[in-house]
Amino acid sequence: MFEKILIANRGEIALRIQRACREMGIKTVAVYSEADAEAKYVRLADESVCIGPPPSGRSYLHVPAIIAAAEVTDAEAIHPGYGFLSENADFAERVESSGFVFIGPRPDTIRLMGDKVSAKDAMKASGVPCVPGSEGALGEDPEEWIRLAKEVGYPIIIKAAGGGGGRGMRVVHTEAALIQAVQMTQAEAAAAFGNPMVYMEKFLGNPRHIEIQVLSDEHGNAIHLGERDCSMQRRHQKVMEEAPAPGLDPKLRNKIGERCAEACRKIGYRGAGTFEFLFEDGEFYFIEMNTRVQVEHPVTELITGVDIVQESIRIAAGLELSKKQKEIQFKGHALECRINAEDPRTFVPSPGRITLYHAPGGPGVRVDSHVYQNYYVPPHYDSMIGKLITYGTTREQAIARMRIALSEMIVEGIKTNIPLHQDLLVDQAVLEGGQSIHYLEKKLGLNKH
Ligand code: MV4
Repeated sequence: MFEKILIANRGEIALRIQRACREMGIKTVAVYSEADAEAKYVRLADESVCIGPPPSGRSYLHVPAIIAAAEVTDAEAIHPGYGFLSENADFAERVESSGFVFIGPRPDTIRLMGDKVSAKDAMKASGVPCVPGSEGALGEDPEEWIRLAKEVGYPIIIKAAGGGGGRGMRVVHTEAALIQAVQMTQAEAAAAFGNPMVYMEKFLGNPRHIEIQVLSDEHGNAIHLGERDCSMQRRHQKVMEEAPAPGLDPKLRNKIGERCAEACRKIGYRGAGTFEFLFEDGEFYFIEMNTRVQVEHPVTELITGVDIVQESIRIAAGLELSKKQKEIQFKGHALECRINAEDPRTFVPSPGRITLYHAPGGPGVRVDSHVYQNYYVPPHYDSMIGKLITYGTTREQAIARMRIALSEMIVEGIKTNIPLHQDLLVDQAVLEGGQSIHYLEKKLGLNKH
């Protein structure tokens, strides 16, 4: 096992990775920008290195500074967390060519999944069900686009190969609008991602967003940890997640989960990963794969008892997964509310000093947060100040505990979205569960009037 790991991230995930390391007897190196000099994760790390000024382009995204920090501290491996450099294949390559272990997939796997066309091709070839559409990227011939769209059936969606996470997509309802839509998406994709390639899919009108967590080691072992329902989102930002997905048949979970695990074995996937699906009318359709640990991984940890971050470190160290699929049991229900420093109605970020802070507690309550009383939420980064996660033997119990936890949680001095979560947890449709990806935006739209 590693003796020392550098954590190339900040905030709650830096703290989360540190806790995993500490439990495994691994020393940690924190890197931080000048804006994070006072941060809790910096204080709690065994060592810390300032890597630059506040803008992330000059600190958390600055590859030479991070590599240098690993060199001067004699770290053996680098954990990228989520966001920042976590899905940057060039960074993973630089880490490895500098003699460190990248805690995540091999660079070529990151590159494969970063191109949404090659990711889909690989998954289709490995037996994962995909949204019907073009075979690979669209070619040059507009007549071909028209023929293909007719075959797929309107509405269709044009997506950029270099996009993902909701960037670079356009829905097309009629043949009259097709050619211009493809050309505009190509032009935008070339400008935004340096890659003009686009592909076509059947547009699913009212799906849920359900993702499958996998772990795959270098000894041919791959397991799935079931699904998370991440449908409650606004502008491609997840607001609340849960596991398991309400109403999903356990047989279907095991079937799709096993498909994902098998795809991992086939492509020789290494590390923790997430298969994103759209789920509509009882069918799963693969859309993208995330090659990093995700914000919402705790809900899976709570219902499986598997520490996903510790497993990602074991895998990187060349060890085998600590559990076989048959040892994984799905027990109870978990919810996660992302707590953001933002106006609960306008969603405008609200950085600043936290003048009063009380974290909730009690049975089945987990708080993953790096903030504390008198902490200054810097304006330079993501507005998430923590995650409130509750567990219960039933969904109802997890919800009841979340309501209590939200009511106990005190954050003063800045605005937070706690009131939004409190609204959601008394909403009849949310209580029913199983809403589509459009539910929250519709609800918020209606509330305006
Ligand atoms: C889709 C879709 C409907 N049909 N693909 C948006 C994010 C990116 N990961 C894929 N996205 C979508 N792809 C087809 N064929 C609808 C969305 C979508 C969405 C997906 C997941 C979560 C939230 C979403 C919000 C709007 C649109």
